[in-house]
Amino acid sequence: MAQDLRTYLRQLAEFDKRSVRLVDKEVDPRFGITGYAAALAEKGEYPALLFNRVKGADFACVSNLLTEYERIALYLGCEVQDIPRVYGEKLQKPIEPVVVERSRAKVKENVIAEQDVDLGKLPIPVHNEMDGGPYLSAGVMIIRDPDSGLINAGIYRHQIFNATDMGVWFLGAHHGGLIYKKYKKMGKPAPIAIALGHHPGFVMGSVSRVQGIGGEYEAAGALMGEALELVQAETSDLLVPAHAEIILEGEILPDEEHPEGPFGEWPGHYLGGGSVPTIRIKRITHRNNAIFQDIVASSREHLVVGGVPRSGSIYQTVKEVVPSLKTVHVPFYARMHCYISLHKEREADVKKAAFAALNTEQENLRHIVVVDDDIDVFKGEEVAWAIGTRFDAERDLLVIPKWNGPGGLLPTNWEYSKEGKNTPRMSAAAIVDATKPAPPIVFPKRAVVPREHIELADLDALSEPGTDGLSKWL
Ligand SMILES: Cc1cc2nc3c(=O)[nH]c(=O)nc-3n(C[C@H](O)[C@H](O)[C@H](O)COP(=O)(O)O)c2cc1C
Ligand SMILES: [Mn+2]
Repeated sequence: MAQDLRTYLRQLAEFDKRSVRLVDKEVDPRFGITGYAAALAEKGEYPALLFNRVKGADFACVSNLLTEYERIALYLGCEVQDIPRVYGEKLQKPIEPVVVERSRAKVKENVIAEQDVDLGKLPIPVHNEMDGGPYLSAGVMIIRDPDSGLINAGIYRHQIFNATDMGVWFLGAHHGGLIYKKYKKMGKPAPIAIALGHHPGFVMGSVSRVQGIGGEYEAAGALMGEALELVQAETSDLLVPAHAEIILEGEILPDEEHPEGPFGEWPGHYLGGGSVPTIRIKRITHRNNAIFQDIVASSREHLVVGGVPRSGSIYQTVKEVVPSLKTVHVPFYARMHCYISLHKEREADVKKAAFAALNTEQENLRHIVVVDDDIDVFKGEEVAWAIGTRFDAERDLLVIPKWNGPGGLLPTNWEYSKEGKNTPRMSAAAIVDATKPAPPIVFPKRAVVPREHIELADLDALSEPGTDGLSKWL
């Protein structure tokens, strides 16, 4: 059976029962869905939330699904600390998608005709306080490049304007925007489809840094470990995932811009927006009892889904330049950072690794911290300790002026004024070399308890002291 959102939900529930929670109470899509996620986050809990009754909606909604690295490791079949390597290696071996018969495609179980399209029937959340409206945050938009004929996919934020229209916000040099501009230049509408609700391998494949236009379906196949099944779209020559929960089909209009935003973005601020192209939806197909998929915007989920694919791509490119690389981590709590651990053979390894990382992820990375291979880059406190003990700002800091921007989503890429007017600016990148000097220099050794004695400790013999156990002293 082909993998999809439901096979994954089942796998997740079997892995850890408490990681999937059903909300059977009615919730308001306006802040109700994110309200649950935020209340749990305040307690340090991040279960996937399945909302059964969303006010005014015909479908259930799953949110907070991809909040924990363990859930990514689950579908990749590896340990958390191996995610960047395994992810990167899988991307190196793309798997071609296959086209299946319409009768086999679950997403064709129901078809909503053009005159019946009403986006208000989808449980589309308003996420954060000042958001301009409801947003699709986990929709994978599919578009065909008119020159090469290749299909490209990516997640782009879509603000809902009315029953049939939504926006699309393209950042920088993302292929989705480049392709749209080709249609616009020809004065033609761009046929698109938006897939909602699928296996995390599909979602993350679509946001992986694949070189050149297209290749996301192949990346999704690699991450899912099987060929992605596609089916012919209803209204265009696009091929869409056959087992998505919901497919919206429509067009980006060549000459209809619409004001958009604000929207709480991944750096945790409201940024971006302005005027965006309009998409008109003309057909919806969906599975029986379809589950709409949301990603909690500007939260841990948004950062995990964005960060893990970056770690995977950076692992690959840095490994080519510095084979003694141990691993990399673009942390979910600060996705503009990248921590790199390596066994330093030569002094130049640090800069080579850092520049490879910066070049792989040019839009979002600002701070590269390079550490030795005794530091666990998945533990923020270890990285902080390495900076505290092995980094000297005078010698080990390299600032690359005007690397990021101008503008975009990072708050540092704007100049602010008393009048509240923002003008775009460039901001710097920094390489923090928190490694020890390369051999033959001898650096003080790290204080540790001998490993064999750690292993001797009998943790099963630990017990809670009853009052009796303490009576000698208290
Ligand atoms: C949750 C999430 C939301 C995103 N929102 C946007 C967005 O609004 N606009 C955008 O251009 N990229 C956005 N991205 C990033 C792109 O989806 C990603 O960089 C993708 O690889 C771009 O593919 P492309 O270059 O083929 O267009 C988002 C990524 C994630 C994970
Ligand atoms: Mn692409």
